[in-house]
Amino acid sequence: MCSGCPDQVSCLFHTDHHTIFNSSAPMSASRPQTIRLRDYQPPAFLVERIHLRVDLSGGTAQVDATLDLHRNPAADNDAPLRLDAEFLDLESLTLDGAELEPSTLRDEQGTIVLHDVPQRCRVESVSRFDPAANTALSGLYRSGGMFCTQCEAEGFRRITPYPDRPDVLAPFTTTVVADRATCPVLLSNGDCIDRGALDAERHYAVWHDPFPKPSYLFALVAGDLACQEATFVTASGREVALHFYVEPENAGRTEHALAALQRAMRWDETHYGLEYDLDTYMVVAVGDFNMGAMENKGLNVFNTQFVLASPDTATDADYENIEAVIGHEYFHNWTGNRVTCRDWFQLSLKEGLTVFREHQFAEAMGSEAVQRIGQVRLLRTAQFPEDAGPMSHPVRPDSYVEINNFYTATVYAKGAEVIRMYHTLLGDDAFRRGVQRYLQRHDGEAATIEDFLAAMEEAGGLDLQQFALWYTQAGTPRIEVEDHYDAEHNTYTLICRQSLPASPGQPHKDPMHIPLAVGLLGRDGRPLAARRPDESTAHAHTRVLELREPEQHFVFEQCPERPVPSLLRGFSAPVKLHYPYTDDDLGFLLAHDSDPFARWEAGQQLALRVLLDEAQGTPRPDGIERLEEAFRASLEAPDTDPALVAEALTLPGETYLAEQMDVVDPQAIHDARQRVRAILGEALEGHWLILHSQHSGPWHYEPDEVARRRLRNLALGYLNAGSERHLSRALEQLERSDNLTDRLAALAVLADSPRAEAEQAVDAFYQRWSDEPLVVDKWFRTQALADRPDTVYRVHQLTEHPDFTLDNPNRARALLGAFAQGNPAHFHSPDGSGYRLLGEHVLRLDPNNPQLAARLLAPLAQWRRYNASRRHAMREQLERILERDALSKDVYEVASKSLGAMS
Ligand code: B3K
Ligand code: ZN
Repeated sequence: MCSGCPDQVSCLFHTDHHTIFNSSAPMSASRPQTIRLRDYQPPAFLVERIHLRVDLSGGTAQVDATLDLHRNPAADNDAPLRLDAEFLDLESLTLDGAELEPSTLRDEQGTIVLHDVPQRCRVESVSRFDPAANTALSGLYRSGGMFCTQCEAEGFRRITPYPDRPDVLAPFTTTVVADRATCPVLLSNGDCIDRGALDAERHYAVWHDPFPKPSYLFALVAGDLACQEATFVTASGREVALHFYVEPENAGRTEHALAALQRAMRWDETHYGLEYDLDTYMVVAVGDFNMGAMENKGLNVFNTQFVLASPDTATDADYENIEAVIGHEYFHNWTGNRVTCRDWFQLSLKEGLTVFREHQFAEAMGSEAVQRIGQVRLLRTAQFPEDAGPMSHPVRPDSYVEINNFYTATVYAKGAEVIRMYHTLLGDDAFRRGVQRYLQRHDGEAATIEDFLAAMEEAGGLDLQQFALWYTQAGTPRIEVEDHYDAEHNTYTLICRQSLPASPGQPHKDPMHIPLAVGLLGRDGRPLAARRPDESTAHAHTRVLELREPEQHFVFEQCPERPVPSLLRGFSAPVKLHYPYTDDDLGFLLAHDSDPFARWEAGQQLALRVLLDEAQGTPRPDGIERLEEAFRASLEAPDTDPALVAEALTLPGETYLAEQMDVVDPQAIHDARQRVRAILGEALEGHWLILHSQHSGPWHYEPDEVARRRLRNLALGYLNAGSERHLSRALEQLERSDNLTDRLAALAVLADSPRAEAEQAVDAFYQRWSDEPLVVDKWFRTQALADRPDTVYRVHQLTEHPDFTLDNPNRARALLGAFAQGNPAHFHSPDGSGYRLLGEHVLRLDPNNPQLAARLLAPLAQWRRYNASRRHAMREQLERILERDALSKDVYEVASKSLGAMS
């Protein structure tokens, strides 16, 4: 799960007199500035403390800020003080009491630049802005009836002038003022140290956060909110109050998130020895949010989608995602908040590490193999294409135009794989010591990736200088493996060759340090004991080979027979591995490998071959029979974890299939996958019918139940693949289910059908749930993913549905994001209508929410992968977008890099 995924905007709200600092806004004639890592300079001034008073009681917000600053001894002595400010109506700005005229002080980017500032000084400012007009959802804005904030990466400058960069850390004291009637709850970071009435209407609360933090971790919330409370007693015996705030209609839906938080807090104590540090931990759920959630110190703000859970409004996948995101944001309290990033190029320092910690947590709470499978699926479908496309960038990018465009699968998911590789190379104990050393050494500081790497080198006693290339070289390494068995000497040799394709700005690549986990299987299916030259005895366990050269030979001695190699076990590195497995080898690994991930992978590779050959019009002899046999074996396996069975019965997705083709043909891929599904549906009908009729009683969120529901719904899908003879099962399931998981699985089947009763059922679902925004999102999403001849037209019509709005990111993503990313066969309609639909909405969205617009645009960036007519039609949309005056720099960067107009 990727909590930073979604997005935001830069809008042109509020343009009356005085000073409007609109640096990140429309670009008009000037080219946007590229920010480069090599230009990093320490801040000229540091903030000793900041006091904010935010008055929300009028039509506009008024922010009074007092900053006590001193010159940074680590910076140039004559460097000016820079205060970032955007979209603010600045009423006054004083330096040590003397009034300044800000309009004369700003540079081209709109930053206020003050020269000749004393070593120590006080800056006071009064700013105004209209939160209700802030459709960018960055800074302080309104969502429903409440006020809330999102400051990462650069939203704080929309609240008050400030050195809005992550290496300026300060303790914050914040007074929130609002009308008591509309905003009875007033929150900010830290502890509430005072509260009371100001007059008959207004009240206030003062919050103090003793932990110095960068401005991106600032948060403020005001509204009429219901609160669910609980406590957590830390390992050292301190009692922490846990408060979950939601709009009143959502009261009663935070139980699952709260329990997940308690589990996460305990896990971080037991696994890493990390305790929570404040007396209160607050989570607020907001309906309008550009991403998954935000780790603000002591006051997390969450997209409702990742907090609210009830069986009628959240699927099993939502329940799982909630636990992951709750954990993720909590883990940031150490990896991100106590130790933060020096600059935004270091983003993966907190995100990669925190995603890895989230993964470890999920693996500890559930099935390790199932979790790993999900992580690898995501990496292959979201990160590998990004790494091979025009937006390809290293885990630590070296330049950006808009930092919000770099909250990517590469920084998050590949970044987490990089951390996993440290873990593999060091082992769990040394890795843990390395993390602790890094946190102790840099507590309260803004750190760099080098700082983390140094702590790991020390803890592991390793040289990781070559490993550091994972941060600087973009692209997915390719490993070619060959083998050789010498029967005379009983030696077996694996020959590994690595290469890394060129990527934008990186024509030449150096060999990487890659941990390759391998096992060897004997003909009887058992692990084969063999010895590496540096080992004294033979053993049969997984070994980690360390690749460092373009070509390396790894010899195994005392190998009595030619083994079948099990390669890249547990997906030990984010690479594409090639070994000339025969179909028999894959079938053998699928049946015998002791590593469950490797078994799953063998099955996927087998299915991949069958599907690709089918898509290319050259069906593999015996291919489907082999798949059927593999499916049958999974269906009949007596003691296998049902969740693993469900993974084995899920064919590789269309995006992963597309990854394997030089020129992607989305329609051929889709048709091939559908044909194979239909054949498997029919051939194994008896099994599917049994699975589908295993009704497990009332809904519970419990691992076995979740797996059973997944199997049952897979069965429903196979039964309806290519034929409608089991449509009545879907209708009945939709009617009778007591939970959203089953209802949605049925809805997905029905949404593909042109039959009147299916269409009526889809409509009835909307009527029944129209007052539940998260369920309505799913209704839009299901139709965006539907496979019907008129899907594009229907998506277009749905953009005109009274409940559709581009103002709500969840809704826009549910329809347009799902369509463009999740329904390739229809998005890539040969007539270009899917592209036009997306292009038009990106342009519509851009003035209001550029962050979201830029994210929705991403599928068009892959235009080079398609045939000439699709390429042309996709480019046309990108060009049309680039022609627009006053484009945001978010969308400009994605569109121009996609066209190769900018590297
Ligand atoms: N740190 C936030 C993401 C912020 C995204 C800003 N565009 C959520 C997370 O990764 O935990
Ligand atoms: Zn994060």
